[in-house]
Amino acid sequence: MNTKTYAGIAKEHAALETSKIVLIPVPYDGTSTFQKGADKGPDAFLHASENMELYDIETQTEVYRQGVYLADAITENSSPEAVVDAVHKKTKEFILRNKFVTIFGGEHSISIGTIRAFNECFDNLTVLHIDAHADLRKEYEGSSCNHACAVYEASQTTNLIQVGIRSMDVAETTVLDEDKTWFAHDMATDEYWMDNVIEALGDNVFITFDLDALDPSIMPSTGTPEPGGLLWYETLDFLRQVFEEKNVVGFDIVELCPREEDKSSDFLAAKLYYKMLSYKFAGEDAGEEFESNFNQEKNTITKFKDSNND
Ligand SMILES: [Mn+2]
Repeated sequence: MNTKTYAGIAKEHAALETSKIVLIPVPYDGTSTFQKGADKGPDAFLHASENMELYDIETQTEVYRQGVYLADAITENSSPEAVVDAVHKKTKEFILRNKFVTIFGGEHSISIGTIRAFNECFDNLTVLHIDAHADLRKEYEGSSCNHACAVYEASQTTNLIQVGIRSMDVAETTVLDEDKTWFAHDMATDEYWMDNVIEALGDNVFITFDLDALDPSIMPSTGTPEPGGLLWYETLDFLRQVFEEKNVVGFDIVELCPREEDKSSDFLAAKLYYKMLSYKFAGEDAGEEFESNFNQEKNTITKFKDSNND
């Protein structure tokens, strides 16, 4: 059991039963290829979160009052496949408890598990993939659970929308859907990209946010920093609109690779996470019941078991 709470919030806002939000840390870095260190991401993110102001000026809210339960970290690391399975299972378990589930990685392969869980629980899922890399390889270095394959499964099973892409292998061009992809070099000169992306999203949206989507000038602490990324205010502007217009059912943030000499990236990740929660719950009273709208029919057996426990 965790003794510490997310962002150092009081225990009354951090209990599982009463929290609307669940945060699952996944300190895993088994398949990254350029720089190691994403396994240290969750700790650096949590540490920075403890030093962050909890009033959000823009939404005039204190979203932690909705309750944030910090789950035990997933420490499975025996194989990429076992990690994906563990993440899938834990994510689904909390979705079926009617929580708003968020996951902090770890490298991007963990998202294969998070996306699979959300796709099993929500109808017509759109996966909004914000990343510098296409991550569409079917297999890489002998595994389909490699970070380079993070959204291949999603490309086959969900409405996958890719934003910020500026690096890929020629083999991925056969999988990539140009109508559902916003390349960074086009976004740089297209003032309507946000509107167009939002139009391509279905109602139920899961966001997988690879921090290397951001420009290395503001996010240097990531495994493979690529030039020409998103900046802070355009990112927030875009996310705010997505949360306002769609039912965002959950999100993950991955690929924070902390470095001793740069704490600003850790802090950015902490702030980005909190901003996304603030946007999600901006119009909601802390006392209001949370309805995630997962498909109960598809998941009757687990739901039945779950309600017996309550
Ligand atoms: Mn990436």
